[in-house]
Amino acid sequence: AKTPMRVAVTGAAGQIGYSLLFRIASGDMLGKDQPVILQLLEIADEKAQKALKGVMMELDDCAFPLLVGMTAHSDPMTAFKDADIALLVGARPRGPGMERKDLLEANAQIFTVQGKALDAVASRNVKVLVVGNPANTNAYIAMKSAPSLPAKNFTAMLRLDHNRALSQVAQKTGKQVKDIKKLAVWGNHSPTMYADYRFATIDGQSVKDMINDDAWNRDTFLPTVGKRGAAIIEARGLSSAASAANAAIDHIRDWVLGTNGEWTTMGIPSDGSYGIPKDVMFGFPVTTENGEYKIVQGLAIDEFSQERINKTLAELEEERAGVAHLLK
Ligand code: NAX
Repeated sequence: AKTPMRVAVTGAAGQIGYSLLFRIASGDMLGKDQPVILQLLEIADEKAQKALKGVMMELDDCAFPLLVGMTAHSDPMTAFKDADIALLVGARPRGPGMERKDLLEANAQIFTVQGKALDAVASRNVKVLVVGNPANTNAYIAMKSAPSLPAKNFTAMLRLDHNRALSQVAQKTGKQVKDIKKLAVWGNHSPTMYADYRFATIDGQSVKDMINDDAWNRDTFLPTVGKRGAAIIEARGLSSAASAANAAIDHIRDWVLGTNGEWTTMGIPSDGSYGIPKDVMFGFPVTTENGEYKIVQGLAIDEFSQERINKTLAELEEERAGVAHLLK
């Protein structure tokens, strides 16, 4: 039997946690033969800890054969101990009257503490996925706060945007999601992201040629994908949760188990590819193999795409500048 993997999850009593934990425990993330130990972090607040206990009672009641251990924490130093995977979902939501700058700073505090804790106690090979918003900048802060861990171990979630784009393309073309290859989303997890189907194919045919409608791309597709989070809130009265959890599962599964040459999207620290400054946490097309991701290289960037990439990069640089003083 395989050695159990330790999976730390923050914000475990939240909405996304409620969809995510059961799928991790059932083997959807790491495989149906991989036992897991869940190390769950919530804020020390009594209500949050009590809600976490309730979720753990339900996990118990599922009697998942792969769930071989589970602990509750209010301190990242214990929650992240020896973690092989860390899903950083918990974050400070924007409160009434809170400026964007205050939101960035409140989260910078959380992700500095958590980055340091990962640095101190997690497995040296820990794979970190930041879901909590602003996800790219939070991931950047955690990475910078963990200098003894490889920077490449820190990633941000663009996969929900990627999956949203896949579904929109499938609906537009009348084809199946599973047949769409080589789609990618560039940049920040925010409405400035650039979902790019210029290279995508279905059964070897160019998606761009099939759609052949630049106005649809610009005026319908990009705004629909970019504003999908807001549309879900408007419809459901709550933000995306099951689809976000699903995307986190997809992200880690592909990172650990590989994409067999297929493309996916991950927010990763730039190595300078495509003119994105080193270390900026940016959505790129990647392939994964043996637990490592690689940026798809050599893609032509046309003028329209360059404009979009510049815009989402500018937003990330602005966020980074906004928290720079906290990383001294
Ligand atoms: P909830 O408010 O339902 O849950 C968040 C939980 O995190 C709460 O239980 C809270 O007590 C906990 N928490 C807060 N600070 C914490 C800390 N320092 N340590 C441990 N736990 C902490 O939010 P939910 O709907 O689950 O969303 C979680 C985060 O995901 C939000 O920041 C949200 O904006 C973000 N999202 C990111 C997405 C992405 O694609 N990257 C999409 C979905 C989602 O909007």
